[in-house]
Amino acid sequence: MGRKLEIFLVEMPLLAPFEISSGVSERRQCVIVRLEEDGLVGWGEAPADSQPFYSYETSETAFYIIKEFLSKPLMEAKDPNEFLNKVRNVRGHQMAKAGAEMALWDLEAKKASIPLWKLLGGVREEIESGVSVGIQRSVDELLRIVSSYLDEGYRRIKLKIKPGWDKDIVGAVRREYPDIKLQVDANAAYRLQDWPSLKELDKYELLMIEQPLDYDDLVDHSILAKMLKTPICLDESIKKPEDSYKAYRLGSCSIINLKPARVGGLLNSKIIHDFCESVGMPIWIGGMLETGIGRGHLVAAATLPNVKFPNDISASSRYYEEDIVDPPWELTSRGTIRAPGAPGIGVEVLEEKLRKFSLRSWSSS
Ligand code: OSB
Ligand code: MG
Repeated sequence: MGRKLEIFLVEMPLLAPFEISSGVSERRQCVIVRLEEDGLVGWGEAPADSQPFYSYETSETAFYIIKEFLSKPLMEAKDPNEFLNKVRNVRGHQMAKAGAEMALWDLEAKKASIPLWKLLGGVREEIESGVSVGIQRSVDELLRIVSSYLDEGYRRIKLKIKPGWDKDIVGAVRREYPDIKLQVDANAAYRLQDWPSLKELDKYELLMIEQPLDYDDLVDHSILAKMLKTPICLDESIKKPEDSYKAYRLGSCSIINLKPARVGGLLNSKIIHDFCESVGMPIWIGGMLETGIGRGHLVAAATLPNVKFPNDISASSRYYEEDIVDPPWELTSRGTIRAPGAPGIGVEVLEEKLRKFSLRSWSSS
C-alpha cells in the first residue's frame, strides 16, 4: 500500500489561559498524525494536554504510545474498524488511539472524494456552536467575557464551576441574561456530600450540569441524578462504548458530552451515538481546545442525528491567534459552523505552520 506516517508533538499558544477546576492551560499541546497514501493525506489529532489533569493521558504519552504501539497497525489497517481490532490489546490510551484512527477516517473520505461528515452518516450541513468559558479572576471579568461571546453569536454558554465559584457566578450570569441557553461543567470537582451546593443550581434553569462528581464515577452520579432537577451530563466518566451502556442502565446521566478523542475515535463515537439514539438519550459534541485539525473531526461528529444540543465547537479565533488550517473555522451569522463540502475534514492543513509549532516529530521511514 505504501503508506507514510508522521507524528508531531505540537505546542500552540492559547489566546488566553483556560482554567477549569482541575488545572490551567496556557499553551496547548497535542499530537498531530499525518498519514499519507498515494498522494492523499489523512490527518488526526490526539488532544491530550501536557498535564494529566483531565485524564491520565498527556501529549508525551500519546506521542510515545502512537510511535511504539499504534504506528504499525496504523500502517497496515485497511479501515478504522480493522485498526481498532489490531490495537485491542493496548489498554486505554483512547486519545492516542483516536488521533491515529481519525487520520484513517480522513484518508478514507479523501480516497472516496467525499466530506468526512457524509462518510460518517451526518445529516446536517451546519452545526450549532456553543462556547465554554473558563474560571475567571472576578465576576465582572466573567460577565464581560460572556457578553462578548454572546455578541459574536454563540448559541449557548457553558460556565466552568468549582466549589466557591458556582452559585454566585451562575446567578450573576443568569440575572444578566434570563433567556440564554446556559449550562455548567464541574470537571469532577465535587463529592456526593456536596450535593446541597449543586441543589442550589436547580433554580437557574440550566440545560445540564456536566461531570459534577469523580472522573471515573458512575454510581454516585446515579444517586445525585435522583436528587437534582438539573439533568446530569457525563464527560470524563464515559471513556468507551460500554461506559455509555452502564451509565444508561444505572441512570448516572440523561445526556452525554461525546468527545471523539476521549472514547478512542470516531468509530467508537458512532457506536455510542447509535446506542444513545436507540435508548432516547441525547448527546452533543464536546471539545478539548483542538487545533483546526481535530476541530474538523468534531464538526463531522456534530452532524450526526442524535446530537440535540449546541456543541463545544467554537471558531478557531476563540482559541488561537493563528490556526494551522485554511480556512480557519468560522462562525456564521446564525451562530453555527458550516460542515465543509470539500473531501475529508474539508480544510487544508498549513504544513509550514504545523512544523513551526512542532516541538518534535517522528516518521515511519
Ligand atoms: O471538560 O469539556 C471539558 C477543555 C479542555 C478539557 C476539558 C474540557 C474543555 C472544555 C473546552 O470545556 C471545550 C472546547 O471549547 O474545546
Ligand atoms: Mg467537560
